[in-house]
Amino acid sequence: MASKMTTKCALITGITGQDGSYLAEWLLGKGYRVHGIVRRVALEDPDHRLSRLKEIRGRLVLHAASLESYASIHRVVHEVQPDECYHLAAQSFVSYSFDDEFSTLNTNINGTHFLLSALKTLVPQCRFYFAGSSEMFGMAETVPQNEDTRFHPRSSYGISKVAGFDLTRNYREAYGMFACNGILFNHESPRRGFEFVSRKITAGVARILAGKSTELRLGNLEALRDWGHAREYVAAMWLMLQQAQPDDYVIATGQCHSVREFVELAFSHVGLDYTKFVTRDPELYRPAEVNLLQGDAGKARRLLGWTHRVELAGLIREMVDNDCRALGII
Ligand code: G4F
Repeated sequence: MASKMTTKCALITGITGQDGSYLAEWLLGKGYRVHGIVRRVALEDPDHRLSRLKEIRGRLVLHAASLESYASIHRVVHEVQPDECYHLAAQSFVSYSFDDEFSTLNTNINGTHFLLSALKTLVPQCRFYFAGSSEMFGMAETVPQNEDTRFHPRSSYGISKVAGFDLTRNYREAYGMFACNGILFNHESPRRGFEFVSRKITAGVARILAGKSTELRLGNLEALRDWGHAREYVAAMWLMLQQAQPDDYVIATGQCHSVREFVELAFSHVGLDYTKFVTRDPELYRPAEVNLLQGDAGKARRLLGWTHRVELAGLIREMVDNDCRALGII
């Protein structure tokens, strides 16, 4: 009997992050041999930097390389000869991209370019996924945003993602590569980094409940986002690479909530009134804000059969409970 498990080999950049760790688990579950590109410092400090991979570390092959070095990317692609490549690595914190536009643009654009170029040279049949972002829509002209909505990025991060999107589409059109763009709206989980607003809020709630803190400083509470669960979004990445034709897809819940609503839900989950703890800090406002993101994932639903299941309230409960457990208060 033929097994349903694949013998394919996948290469993931950004494997140590939230999405990379979920994707690695997903692919291992499907029988893939999973390789990841990590920074050398990650291998030297595994307890801290590979923490999201601790359960699966022994089943992965990790390669030290830098997205800033074409030679190192070329070496890894040559060694691995992947069937599928998921390019998730980036400087992905929008706020930071205002502090250092140059390194955000250099790392994000060159990293994508180096990888595409190495794949084209060494394994042109490899299927490629690029982690595009709803930040590409920025000051969007229409609501909700879909694959036809014009891009108007509002940060160097957003600009770098538009460039990556265009590079990916160009390698598809010019060289016939199977290259797809996922335009993912915000996606969170207990594995989210603490610098993003969702985790900052849920970790802040836990610290206040534990008596370790008395306030939570936040920026713009009126920004509207379409938040989904990261575990569900990595399945969409994989589905894109299993289709007959390469294409670009929006992945979103279609529902939009303000940062204030997120805060209110997180505090009320543990019986607290957020107005007693949240302080507005003008320093945390961005020089150019993206006010409203709401995705239309109709194309992904029709062609990939993908849909979200976890709603915002459930996502927040999971994140708050996880942060409370980490502090030993539930
Ligand atoms: O959580 P955020 O930092 O995420 P942002 O900027 O929407 O970007 C995230 O999602 C994108 C997909 O759309 C990814 F491409 C990107 O890599 C990243 O994962 O901020 C969300 C909103 C913003 O409007 C921000 O101004 O929350 C607002 N906010 C208010 N106070 C804050 C804070 N954001 C952060 N990080 N910290 C605050 O204190």
